[in-house]
Amino acid sequence: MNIEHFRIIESTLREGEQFPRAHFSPAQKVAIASALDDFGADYLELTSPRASPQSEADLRLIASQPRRFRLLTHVRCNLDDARLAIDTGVDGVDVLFATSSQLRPVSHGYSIDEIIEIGSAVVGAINAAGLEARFSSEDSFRSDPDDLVRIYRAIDRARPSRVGIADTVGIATTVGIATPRQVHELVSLVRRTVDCDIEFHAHNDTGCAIANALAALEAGATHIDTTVLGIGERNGIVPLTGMIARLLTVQPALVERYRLELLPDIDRMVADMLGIEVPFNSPVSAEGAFHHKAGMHAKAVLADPNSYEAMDPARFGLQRRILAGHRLVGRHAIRHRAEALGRRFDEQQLRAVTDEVKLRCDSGPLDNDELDHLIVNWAT
Ligand code: HCA
Ligand code: CU
Repeated sequence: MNIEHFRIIESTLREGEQFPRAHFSPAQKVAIASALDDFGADYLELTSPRASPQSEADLRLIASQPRRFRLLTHVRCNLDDARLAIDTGVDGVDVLFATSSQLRPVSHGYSIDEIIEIGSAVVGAINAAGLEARFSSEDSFRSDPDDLVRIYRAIDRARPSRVGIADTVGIATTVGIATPRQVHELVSLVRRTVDCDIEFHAHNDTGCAIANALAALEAGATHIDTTVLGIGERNGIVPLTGMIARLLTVQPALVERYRLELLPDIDRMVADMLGIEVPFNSPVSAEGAFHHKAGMHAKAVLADPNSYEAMDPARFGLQRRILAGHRLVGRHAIRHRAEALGRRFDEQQLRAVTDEVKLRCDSGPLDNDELDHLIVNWAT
């Protein structure tokens, strides 16, 4: 399947607001929107104007500003919510309806026929206003596939821009947590069912969000929901930077239109707003994402960065680092650091310095200054 024409729906200002620590001020929302605009995000999705008076004001504010992205808001699937959303000046409205037998009774109590009737009317109203309409089935993976096919087929007749599939709850049930294979199957089924585009929304309860999003694209999805750092309900959804890194390694041309070098700063900016560190295991933006430590790794990377780097850090405006002040160090890393400091050791000296570093580091790593001091002052 050709995945070239995918679009990113950046939902930091909707799903991301559902992250337990998130509470973005109007100025922070504007800063996030502007940074994502510079990055080249295709769409931004903002919290429903129904959520609170300030949420509505913030949505109207961002809708009133110049932007390259298309602006969406996310509301319940009813005409009142849809009309309010249309009135805010957005380019499109994302509506969602819970379709699983677990969520239907606690969420709204409607039958499948009623979901179809209401959903078609809401999509019709959004279309009539000249906006993009998206209809999503919440908790798709615990929904009966026959129900989903009926719903999507009927909704497709109302001509939405896209339908959404959401892996809302990544827990083991009889239907099962969404694995990449299950995502591929369900998206393929929906691909055969509808003519419109398909959006995929993946939660990360078991760490499968990025893999599931790629599987969705391979099966014919056209739009992927992301948030900065993956923030969202519980432990969140697909992280923007991780998704871009995934696509870059699949095929660099896929992400050519985005400014990848802005991503580390965007991750840091949002982490600061949330009062958290960028997680140590974040793709690309983690402090150690391009650090090389063990002797064998450092030796190989110094000879050829491709040996242990999936991506060129320069693509993201970053630099690799060879760590040498630790007991796993090898001669190559010490020689590299010594040369940077203008010192040349012969083989024998190099072995002696390396042994000394290892010995000292058995009681704890040396910081850069300590290591440099040892190298510079090594008596030859
Ligand atoms: C929510 C649910 C949602 C919706 C996804 C979508 C989910 O928190 O409102 O509209 O496609 O995970 O199901 O985020
Ligand atoms: Cu969600």
